Amino acid sequence: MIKFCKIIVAAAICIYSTLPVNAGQRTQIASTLGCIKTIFPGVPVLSGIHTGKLPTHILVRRCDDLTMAISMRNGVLRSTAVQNRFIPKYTTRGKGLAIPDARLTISPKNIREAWLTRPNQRYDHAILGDNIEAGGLAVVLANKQRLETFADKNSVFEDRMARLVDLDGDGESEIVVVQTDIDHGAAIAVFSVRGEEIVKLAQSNPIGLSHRWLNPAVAADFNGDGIIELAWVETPHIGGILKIARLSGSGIKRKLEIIAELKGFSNHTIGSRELMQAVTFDWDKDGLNDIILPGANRRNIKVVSLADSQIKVIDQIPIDGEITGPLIAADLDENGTGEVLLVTKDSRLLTFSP
Ligand SMILES: [Ca+2]
Ligand SMILES: [Ca+2]
Ligand SMILES: [Ca+2]
Ligand SMILES: [Ca+2]
Repeated sequence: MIKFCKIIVAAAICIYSTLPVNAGQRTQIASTLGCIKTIFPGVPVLSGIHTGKLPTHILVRRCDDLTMAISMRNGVLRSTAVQNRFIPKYTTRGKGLAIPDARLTISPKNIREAWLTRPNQRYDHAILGDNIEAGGLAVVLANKQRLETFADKNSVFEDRMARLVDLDGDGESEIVVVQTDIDHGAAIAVFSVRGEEIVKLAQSNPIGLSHRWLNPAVAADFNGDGIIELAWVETPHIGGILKIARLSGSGIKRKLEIIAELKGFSNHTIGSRELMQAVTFDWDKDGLNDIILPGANRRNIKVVSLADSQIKVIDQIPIDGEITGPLIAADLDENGTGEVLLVTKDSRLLTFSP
C-alpha cells in the first residue's frame, strides 16, 4: 500500500493506491505536491558536494513562491511553511571579489568558507550561463584568516563553487574545483591549506580539447577500502563519462588516480547554473555507497556501484520528464534507506527509493 498525497494550499488530500507487491520492487513514495519550482540541497550539501548524509526533511519552493519543509511521519507526507530566514542562502554577499553567480560553501572543519573570486572573461565557453569565469579561489579559515590563490593566466575556475571535502581522511578539508585550461579544457583540481597558503595538491589530466567541461558529482568510499573516492562526469552534455578517482600520495605531491570509469551519464544541462545533480547512499544495501545520477538522456536515473572494484549500473529508473533541477537524497520516512528527490522540467516533485 502506498499513499499518494496531493497538498493544495493548507489542506492535504491523501489518496491510497496499491502497487504491485513483487519482491524487490522499488516504491515511489511521493507523488506531486502541486507545482514545484525547485528543491533545496539543504544542510548536507552546504559543503558543495554530497557525501552520503540523509536529512529527514527537505525544503521545496512551490510555484507560488511559498517554501515548504517536507517530511514523512507514519507513512504520511507532511508539508509545513518555512520562513525565509530558515532557508540556506549560499550567497557570497559581503564576500570580496566573488564572481556574480558564486555559491558560498561552508564546513565546520579547518576551512569555514570558500568561494570563487576574480571574475574575468578570458574564456568564451559560457557553459554555466554566462561568459564570466573565476580567476581566484578564496577561503576563510577557522581562525578567521582569509587566504586566496589564483588560476594561472591560461586557465579559469570554470565553476560556481569550491567544494569542501576531506578526501584523505586527515580531518581537514580539501578544496575541489573545476579548473579549465583555455586550450585543453577542464580538469579537476584539488587544493588544501598549508600554513598560510592555499596549495594545489593534484590535478586530473585536462580533457584535451578547449570548450570541454566536466562536473564534480559526489565523494564517498564506493569500493569499501576505507579511502574516499571523488566522482565526476566528464563532458556531461555529449555522452558523459562517470570517472571515479582517489587522491593518492602524501604531502603536497599527490595524484588523482582514476580507478574506474563508465559512459552514459549527465549531471548538468548546457547553460544551466544547477550543478548538484548527483547523490550518494547505499542503494542496494550491500554496505557500500552507490552513485545516483541522471543517465545521458536526462530522462532516467542510474545507480552505479563500485562493489568488488567493478563499476556497473545496478539500477535504472525511467523518469516521466526531463531532469533539470537538483537531485537530493533524504530519508524522509526515517527507515534507514535513502530516497532520491528531484523536480522535473515541468515542475513536478518526484521521489524514488530502492
Ligand atoms: Ca583532508
Ligand atoms: Ca574507497
Ligand atoms: Ca551499495
Ligand atoms: Ca527512507
